[in-house]
Amino acid sequence: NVSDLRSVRQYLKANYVKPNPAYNGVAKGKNVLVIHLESFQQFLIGYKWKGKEVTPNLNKIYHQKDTISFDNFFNQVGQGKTSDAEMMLENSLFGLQSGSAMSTYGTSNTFESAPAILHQQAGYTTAVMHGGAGSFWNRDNAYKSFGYQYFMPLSYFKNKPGYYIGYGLKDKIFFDQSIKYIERLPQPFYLKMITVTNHYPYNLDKKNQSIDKTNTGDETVDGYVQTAHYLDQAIGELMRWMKKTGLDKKTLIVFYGDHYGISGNHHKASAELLKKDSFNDFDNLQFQRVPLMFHMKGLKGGINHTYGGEIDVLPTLLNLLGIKDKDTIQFGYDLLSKNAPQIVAQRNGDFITPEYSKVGSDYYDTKTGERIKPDKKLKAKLTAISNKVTTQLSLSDRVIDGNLLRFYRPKWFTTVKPKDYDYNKATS
Ligand code: GP9
Ligand code: MN
Repeated sequence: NVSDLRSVRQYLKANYVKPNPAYNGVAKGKNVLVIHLESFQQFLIGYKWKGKEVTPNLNKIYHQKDTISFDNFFNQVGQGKTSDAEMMLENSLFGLQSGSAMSTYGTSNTFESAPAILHQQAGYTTAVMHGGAGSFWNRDNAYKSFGYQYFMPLSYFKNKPGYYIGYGLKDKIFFDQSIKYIERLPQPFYLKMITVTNHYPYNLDKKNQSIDKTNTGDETVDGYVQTAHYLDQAIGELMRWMKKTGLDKKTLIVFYGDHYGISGNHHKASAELLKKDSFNDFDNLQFQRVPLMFHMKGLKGGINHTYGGEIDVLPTLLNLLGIKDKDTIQFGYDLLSKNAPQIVAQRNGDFITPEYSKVGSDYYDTKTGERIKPDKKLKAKLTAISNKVTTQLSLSDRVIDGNLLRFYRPKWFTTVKPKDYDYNKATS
């Protein structure tokens, strides 16, 4: 109810951190292309298998001087996996403790999401392209609630035998066929492209295998570098097209990995991939790092070591675009702010800070990985961090469970009406 909303706003006000003014508006008016790297973990960046880079194109982007790259950026998804990542990126709200917020509340709730903010504040055309079924994760409804004007799922693409694997079109085919739609989008656009080939179980047709599988002997792990390599090649092709058309000069590209590809059930194989003697729960928590890169011609880039997570992408992006979003209900922070709190919540209440990591009831030194037996003073400090994490999560849950945004109308924002949107393929 309305008093819940009041507590949320009070909390956000008390914990407000000003975005970095030096980056405010540096990408003003640019197109925004968000590339969702399916199941892509940070360790792949720079990773070599049999002397060969697994992801040469993304490695290059990662190190370019006009890319802001993060090396302590974590996924924060729960059971909603991809959809939780999307929920965080579009809204700076967490997924739920169980299930998928996009599935359960995506149709009925009111949101103040990135596409609506960008459209209303800066005239952006907003679209999502994905070579998978439109109904997966309730996207075809949730995107309307988010205010996306266009959604092009599988039904918009040619699907021939051999085009499709697992959950959708192979990434190269998807990108290639997306071009004709991108060309027609009025600029500036905010476009999200959701890749899917690098998804468990990491199957790929022979013809597209251009790097060997790893040899841990763990079947579910060994194909991972192969599909990641394929995804990277697809990115390379898309980047070449963007360069050829000059679109690269007008576009801020955001790359992010949605969640792990190798789950916590594969400690032995993970140790082998990382060439470590052992792999424990602490290592698995650190393994939740995924890429986050902002790439744009002329951007003052570099590798940024700030600790953050998916909840923080939207505030960071809005500051880069110089978009005012005063008083929005967002739980993340600008990652470029010098005062970012650097407490990265996991959906189960675990957390990572530059100093401490919590897994279950155990605490570790983030730098050394050593288990900590906290004295009374440290225990109090760790409990305080833990409480912050739980408070943040439960307030975000309240916003979604209670559909609190329906009571909330910042002056500058017009409530999104899902029925204004129709994603059925136009016949032309
Ligand atoms: C399918 C896809 C997969 O459309 O986005 O979602 P995931 O299984 O990774 O949550
Ligand atoms: Mn996913």
